[in-house]
Amino acid sequence: MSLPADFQWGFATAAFQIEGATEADGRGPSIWDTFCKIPGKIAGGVDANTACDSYNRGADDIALLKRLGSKCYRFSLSWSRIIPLGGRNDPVNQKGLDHYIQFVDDLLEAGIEPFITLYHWDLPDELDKRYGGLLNRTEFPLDFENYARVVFKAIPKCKNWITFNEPWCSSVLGYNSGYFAPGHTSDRTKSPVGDSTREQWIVGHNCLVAHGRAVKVYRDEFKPTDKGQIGITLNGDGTYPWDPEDPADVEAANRKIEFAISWFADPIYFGKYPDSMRKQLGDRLPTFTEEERSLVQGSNDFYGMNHYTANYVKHKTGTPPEDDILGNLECLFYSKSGECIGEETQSFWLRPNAQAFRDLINWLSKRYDYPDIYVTESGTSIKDEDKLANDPKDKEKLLNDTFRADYFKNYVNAMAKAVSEDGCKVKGYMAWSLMDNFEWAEGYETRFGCTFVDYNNGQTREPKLSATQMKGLFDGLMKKN
Ligand code: PNW
Repeated sequence: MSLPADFQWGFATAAFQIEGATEADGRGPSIWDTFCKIPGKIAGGVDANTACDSYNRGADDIALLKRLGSKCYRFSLSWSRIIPLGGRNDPVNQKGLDHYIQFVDDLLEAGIEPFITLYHWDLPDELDKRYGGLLNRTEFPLDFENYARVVFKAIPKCKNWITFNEPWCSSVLGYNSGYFAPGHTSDRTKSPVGDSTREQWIVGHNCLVAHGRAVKVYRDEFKPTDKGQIGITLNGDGTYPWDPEDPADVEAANRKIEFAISWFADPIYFGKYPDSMRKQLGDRLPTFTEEERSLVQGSNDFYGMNHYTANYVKHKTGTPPEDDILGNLECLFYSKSGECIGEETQSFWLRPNAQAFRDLINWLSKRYDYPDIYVTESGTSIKDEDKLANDPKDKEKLLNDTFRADYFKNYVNAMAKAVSEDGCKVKGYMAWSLMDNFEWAEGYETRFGCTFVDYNNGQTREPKLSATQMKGLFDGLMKKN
């Protein structure tokens, strides 16, 4: 079991979750700033106005990465810092842009390879108000294309670009359940607007087209000289049939991945949506125009994989409700024979199962003909970790996060087997997250950090065991060849 000598490993974050300084240097509000203001949407009623204060502590974050031995760093840009109103006819905010130009220079100076995500959920609020944001099939892709061009032009030193982070979350959590900004859902007790039978499919489609447009700009105008690579990051969980003897459960376990991942990856690799989705959704799932298809098909230089967890999948019978997004099935933590998928964490949706990671890497590699894969996120929360974090006498226990450290050991080893024994082409692994941060609707109560951030003490950072073990873990795997 080994990894190639040029394997990229490091840590990941996202702008809105760590930066704070939401009004500094001319930044405009994003849909998440607005969402945080709606009572009841964020646990503890908190916002991200300070978060980890990373906008003011870039030097600290880079020093931390260096100390941990990180070879690369994945972070995202705040679109509304760069173009406060967001649109292609709106002014560029040079101060916001300069901040990221400097940050990339500083990373490279420290010998750390940047991986930049253009869109990690923080749409400029104005675009949502102006034309419905991600719901707008013509305006949104053009504004995203313009934003991408501004950034590519300003930061030629970055060689690794991710267009969208987890469009599944933007679509389903933003426009079906309403759990994430902008909070659309058919449930009128939660939102005055939304149509959970359609909007998520429209938003997903528009993200794909916007991704395709940005990739075309990069390949036509920048890649020939800058020589970088560009792709999209998709999230998806591992699946096992609830009853492996039941062909309908076996099929449902596969269909679950199609509804979560192939929804986006099939158009990118094959130019069409999966048959299973078309069959269930009919014309509620948009159809690609010829122009859209040609933008989307073939638009990945690499596959960005975010992965955390797995489920047992049980098929359902009968006609699914029109707001179903899973594929007429249910996801369970226990199998028919009573096996448990993994231990409980602080996140209701997350239970570690490293074998499922290896299996999913294989599933993706087979379906999409062994693309280069970068694991752009993987990690875990820990049940009740925040309680330890708020009690100074539990400090030692808090920093000794063996549950998370074991997660990384198991997941990284499973990935190394997928590479060296199964022939999958995984090129990088970025742990989520470099540090505790604003965990979206869960506020600060759920921590994913390999580094402890003390919100009660000026956002000071202290690496946990999971952070400091990482270098040894990768050194061990990378020197064996
Ligand atoms: C990812 N779910 O999100 C994101 O890319 C990160 O920003 C986030 O902090 C991290 O995972 C940990 O949550 C997800 O409910 C959020 O299934 C929620 C789900 C999946 C992914």
